[in-house]
Amino acid sequence: MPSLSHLPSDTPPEAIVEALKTDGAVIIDRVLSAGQIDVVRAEIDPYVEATANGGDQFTGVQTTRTGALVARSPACRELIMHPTILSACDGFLLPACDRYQLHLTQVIRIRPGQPKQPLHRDRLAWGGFLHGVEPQLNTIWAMTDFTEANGATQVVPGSPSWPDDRRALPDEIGYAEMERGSVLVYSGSVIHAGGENRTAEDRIGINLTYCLGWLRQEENQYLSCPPQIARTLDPRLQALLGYAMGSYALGYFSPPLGPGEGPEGVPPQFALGETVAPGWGEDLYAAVSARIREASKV
Ligand SMILES: O=C(O)CCC(=O)C(=O)O
Repeated sequence: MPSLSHLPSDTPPEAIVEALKTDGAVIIDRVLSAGQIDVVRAEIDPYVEATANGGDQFTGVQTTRTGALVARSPACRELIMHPTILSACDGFLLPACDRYQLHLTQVIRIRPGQPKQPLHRDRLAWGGFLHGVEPQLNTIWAMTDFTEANGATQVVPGSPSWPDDRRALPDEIGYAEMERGSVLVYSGSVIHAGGENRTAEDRIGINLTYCLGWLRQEENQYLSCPPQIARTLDPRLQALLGYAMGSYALGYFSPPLGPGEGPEGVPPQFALGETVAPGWGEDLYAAVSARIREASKV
């Protein structure tokens, strides 16, 4: 069985990017302390406990998936903004976009009795239409130890360069075994899947993923973290959610007000109350919010 590469927590981002390009996946060991894990768990566990199992083989009939982590968990915001991960995103994603963005946030709890998830490449979220570009960088932060027995992520090292129709043989599949507080970093092109949980304990990982700014996000961040919450956040996180132009022409909007009541073609930050032109600031934000609330009443 192949083993995955491990790097220390102070690893330079270039080493992560290199591993993503060759193997497609790498583990960074013991990034979070026990205390940091406790804080994250205290914030996410009530939501995880309240989440029902998935409904099919892929989402997992003994697996829960809990999202909207930016809105729900300040500690998860810190994970999303972790400097090592963002530096790796810079190296891996910026060659193909002006800005990358958050793609999804999800606590994945693999419960006892969950069979192996089917192997897949995450980039297939966009169908088979993308070629010649790495669209995605993914992380799974281990909130429990990950072992082959409890459902550690299955990973096929080297598979990013495989043709679409090549299937992994059992002895080509490795397992992302890692101590809690470590993080698995993997590309959208590597073949992988959740593992089988043959133990009596849950395996809990936080899946935080990033993609090129010109692609549709898997988790709709504007609905999972709407402007009234996003406006309280760090501007860098707002931009990762999508409240920033994706490039010169991507992402503007016109506030849906009456004729002459607002500007045309403003950047998304405008929905967070930023002033982009004299007179078009907080008051206009309040007017837009009120209008949208009114329009959503049925
Ligand atoms: O939970 C894991 O280890 C991986 C899950 C996964 O690959 C997926 O749900 O797409």
